[in-house]
Amino acid sequence: MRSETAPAIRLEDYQPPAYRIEKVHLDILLDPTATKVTATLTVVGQDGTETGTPLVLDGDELKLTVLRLNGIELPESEFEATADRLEIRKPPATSFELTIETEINPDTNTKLMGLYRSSETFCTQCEAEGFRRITYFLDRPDVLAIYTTRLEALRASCPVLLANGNLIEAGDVSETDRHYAVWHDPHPKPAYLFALVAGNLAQVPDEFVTSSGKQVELNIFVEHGKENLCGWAMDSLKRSMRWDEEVFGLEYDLDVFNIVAVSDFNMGAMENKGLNIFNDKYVLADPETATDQDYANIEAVIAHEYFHNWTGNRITCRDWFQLCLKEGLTVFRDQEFSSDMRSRPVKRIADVRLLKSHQFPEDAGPLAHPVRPRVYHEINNFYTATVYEKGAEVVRMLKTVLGDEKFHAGLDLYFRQHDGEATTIEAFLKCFEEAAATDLSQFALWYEQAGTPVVSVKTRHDPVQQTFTVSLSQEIPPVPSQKTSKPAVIPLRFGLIGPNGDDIAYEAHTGAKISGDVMLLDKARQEVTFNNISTAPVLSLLRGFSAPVRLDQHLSAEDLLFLASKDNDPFNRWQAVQSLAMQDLVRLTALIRQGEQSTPSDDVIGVFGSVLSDPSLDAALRAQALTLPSEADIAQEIGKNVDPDAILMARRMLREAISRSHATAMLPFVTEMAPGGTYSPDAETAGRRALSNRALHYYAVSARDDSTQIVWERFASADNMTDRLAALTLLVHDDMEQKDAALEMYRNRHEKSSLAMDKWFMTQATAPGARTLQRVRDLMNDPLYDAGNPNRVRSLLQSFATGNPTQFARTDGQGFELVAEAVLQLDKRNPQVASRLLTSFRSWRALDPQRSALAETALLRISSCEELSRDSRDIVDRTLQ
Ligand code: B3K
Ligand code: ZN
Repeated sequence: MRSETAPAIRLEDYQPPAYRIEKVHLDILLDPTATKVTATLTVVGQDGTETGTPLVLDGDELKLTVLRLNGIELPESEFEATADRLEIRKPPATSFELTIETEINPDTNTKLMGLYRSSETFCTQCEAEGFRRITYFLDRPDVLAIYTTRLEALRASCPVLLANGNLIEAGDVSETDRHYAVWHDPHPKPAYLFALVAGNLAQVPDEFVTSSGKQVELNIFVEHGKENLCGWAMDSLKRSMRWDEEVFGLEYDLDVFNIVAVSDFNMGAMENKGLNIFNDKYVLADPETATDQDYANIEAVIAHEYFHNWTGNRITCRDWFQLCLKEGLTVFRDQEFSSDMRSRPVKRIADVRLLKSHQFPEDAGPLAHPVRPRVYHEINNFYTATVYEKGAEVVRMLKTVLGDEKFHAGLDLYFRQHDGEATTIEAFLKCFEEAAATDLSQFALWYEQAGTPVVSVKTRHDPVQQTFTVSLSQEIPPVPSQKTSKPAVIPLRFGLIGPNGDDIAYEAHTGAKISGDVMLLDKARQEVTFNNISTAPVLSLLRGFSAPVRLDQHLSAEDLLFLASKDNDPFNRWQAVQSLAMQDLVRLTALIRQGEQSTPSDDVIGVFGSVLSDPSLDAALRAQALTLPSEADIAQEIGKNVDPDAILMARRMLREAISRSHATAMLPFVTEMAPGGTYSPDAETAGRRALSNRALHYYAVSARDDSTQIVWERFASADNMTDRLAALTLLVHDDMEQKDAALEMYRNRHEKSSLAMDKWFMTQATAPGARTLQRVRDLMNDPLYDAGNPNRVRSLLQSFATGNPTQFARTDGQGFELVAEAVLQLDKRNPQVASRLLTSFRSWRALDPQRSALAETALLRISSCEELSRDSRDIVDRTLQ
């Protein structure tokens, strides 16, 4: 007997609720095992709701202790309460006050949804449906209420008591060792934005004055002893607040903004109104334990959660199908913020890399869904790369299609018209239609259709007519859950590059719409002809990755080499280098599989040498361009019958060839590029470290006498985590003699820092050798392994499953088995962590027949489990379908 699949929730079935909840008063007596929650709700029937219409509230693992209606205890015949539902059969009026008392146990809450404890601190996570684990409620985003929260706890163990909004009262509870605090949030909000925190935490204070002169108190709360790790997060917060005023005209709206860092958290962070709760990984940093990437991530996540204050909190979603309304838009905003803080092209490359490595495979596999899904079984499984990253791309395209001015006019209208509402994608798009006086009905298909469009391109130059013709067509490859698809609106930023590398000015053209440097493909097939083009240009298309599509352009190696050195669009220069490398890696992989002699292309080796020493490219960009496509990227490009071992060998072969050819040139970059002096996480210095470590990555396999010694020295003498981890990864992944000594040294140095130790687990889990499997099993029994800590689980198991393709997809099936076992174990404790790990099987059908059969066996084993959570059941069913 397998567990039941949860019923499907469909967008088309949306009905507004029969009742509103206008006010919520919560009185919470905190206790680790028996917390008493008294919720007093002001319930009002919607217009048209008849007296006597049942009120049905959501619950999840709740125990009702008291129920009163207008102050009078309700007789049992008038209601029905189960763990997941409370029905008031016949409310006597359409407006009444309901008092609900529940008792909950934070210490046994291993799902980390609702109220739980992380290292003794009480904290909450309510999005998407966690509030119903605290009290019975209309737990849906279109029920907006004003919350007042009174918290009471032992003063000694919980000196800090926090909730949403502003603090309005605090004091001792007379004749007890308890104290209390009352918080009031004047902004109506859905229950998913509710939060509380109580514990013995250190407070790092600061302040911010808004553009209109309002003083805001800022605090970051962390475990005692970690105060000195909060500087970068606070700095990022203040920069985010200023930037949102300057770029979007949006100001903060409460007297206080609190951030709390906790170590046990299911995802990155949560934007609860006025009280953001963070996975400490996105708050804590110093050069000793955090890499440059960590610093960049902290800056982005702090900004993301802060930006949600407007895009998500002030304007929220009508239902969970509209999740991209807040997530896509907020990711777009945080990407823009980071681009302004750092190098725009480098940030764009990093974002596109992420999109291609996470979202493209999702869109090409069994878990594909539209940016706005139409059906779900478990909403937690829809916090995906498609909703977030593709959702951000759609907003970016909107900006490209409309132009900056109209885009901002549309957004301003959205903020004016919908402030205080729970709304939809339709309402969002309508604002842009109005502001730009345009029709976006075809553009809206980006929200409706799953799958990555493939844009095919052919060009033709006619020297006699002096014309240059670009023929374009688009198609979405078949998606299991989608019968047909229509042509999308695809903005293609482009340039026509003349022989000397300059863009050719084009004036007259016929065919598709062109505005500035963007041509719009909005039909299945289109042709554009440019006139007065005397010599054949090279077409640089999809500059800046102006649309989330795959380009089928068949550029010759000659054209790619030209673009790699001449394109004035930095993104496409990077892309050309990557395409050259990718073509060669695919070719090498095929030859290796056929057992044939294979040597990397001299052209590719040559281009890597030119990029390395091209002074016109900044260091970070060079580091990006010199990074070979990952094993997973290559697998995706190959698409079917994938053999990860052959891919690993091909990649290794190309890396060694580049290394052999350029070792002499690499060495000065290894040594001289490394910035000396005091560590700074700024983009320029981080870029130099990235280039130095990229050069080291090649030099390490140069087989020169000093190569391993140089890696060891970098490891041993590093004064920052970026360099130390880069060298440790080489020592372990390239199986160097000193790897065990290095791992031990690292452990001794960082044993007390859980975030640094996550990197230690991850480095070992992603090592390509056959011994890794046993190593991962051993590490699961290491005293530092903790299956209850999502970061630790992700650092060992998720990294193994997603970052170690050859070992996860071993031909003895043991890699899949290990992950399947772990999923089944974790599922009992924390379904969200388990189902996320389970998504690592999503590309199983693309593997060669032997491997895909083994993956299917592991998936069927999971599927046959009798007590699978709704989360994992949903993923396993869809993955197998
Ligand atoms: N909104 C949260 C994610 C909640 C995930 C719930 N399973 C973080 C963010 O996107 O900012
Ligand atoms: Zn978000």
